[in-house]
Amino acid sequence: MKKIDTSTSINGIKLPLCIMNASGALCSTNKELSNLLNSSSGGVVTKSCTYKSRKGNVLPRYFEWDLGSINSMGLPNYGIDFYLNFLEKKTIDKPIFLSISGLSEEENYFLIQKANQSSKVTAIELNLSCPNLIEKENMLGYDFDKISNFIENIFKFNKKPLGIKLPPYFQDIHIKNVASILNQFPIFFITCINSLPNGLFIDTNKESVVIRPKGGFGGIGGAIIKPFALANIHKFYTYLRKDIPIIGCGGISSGKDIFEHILCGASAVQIGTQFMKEGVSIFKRLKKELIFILEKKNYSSLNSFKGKLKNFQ
Ligand code: RRO
Repeated sequence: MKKIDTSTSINGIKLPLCIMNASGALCSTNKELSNLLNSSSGGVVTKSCTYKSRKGNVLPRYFEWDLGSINSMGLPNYGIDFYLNFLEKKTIDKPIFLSISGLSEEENYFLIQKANQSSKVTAIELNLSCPNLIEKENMLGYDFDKISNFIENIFKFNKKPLGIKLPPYFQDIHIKNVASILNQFPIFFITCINSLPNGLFIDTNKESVVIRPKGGFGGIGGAIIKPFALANIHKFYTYLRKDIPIIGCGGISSGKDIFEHILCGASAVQIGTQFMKEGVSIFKRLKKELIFILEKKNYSSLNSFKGKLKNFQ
């Protein structure tokens, strides 16, 4: 039997396995990050961080049901120094993606500067798509007028591989516009998509929302968002420069889901909601399931089918 290769490269960053965690999922604390470092994930993404430590929104702020999850975490994190110090102390054998999500453009410039100084950070994942901030209603990912200038400023000083985590878009023209902005810069990768903002899940018996912050509204993740993730990945794959790889995120809970993300154009994938449910053992299971599909289809690597989604025949 042919050897099947599930490794990948994000613009030269080599991931031993194309599967990693999504930012936010079990990647905030010392213990969670150590577990990820010791797991068979292909890389580690840290919880989006700010300059100062934040407690985040009031509890309960995360809820899961069979088809998905809703969260209004509010960017709880220990501050960038905690994540940089954690990494400094560790021996690391896979790529580290430091997710940053400053509350202002200036804060983001500062965080990127700091990340540039750490040799343990392989790449920065700049989160332009946090949906749950009480103090800041708009997100840069939806502010088409501001993105271009903001990214231009970043590349005046940034030397690290830097990718951007995008929110979901629902119109072709929006993706075209964002892609044409990103195409002007040396963006290292994009990650799409973050959770679908401002969803509402209801407990019918209690006739109530299920999380406390923001009247129960929150970002939706999990199986239910997969069609939106696939659509965003495939459209960005069409409109982005071919040398900007896409990390797919959204609705993955099986090897089949990973296959679909790659077919749409993803070079690697991240797991959020299902990783929250299963913990680090998920990476081995998904790898096994992906290999099983590739064996059946007689593909030996991701490049055999990446981006090759067919039109209806
Ligand atoms: O912390 C959060 O509320 C959060 C963030 Br920063 C994000 O990017 N996506 C999300 O669903 N929740």
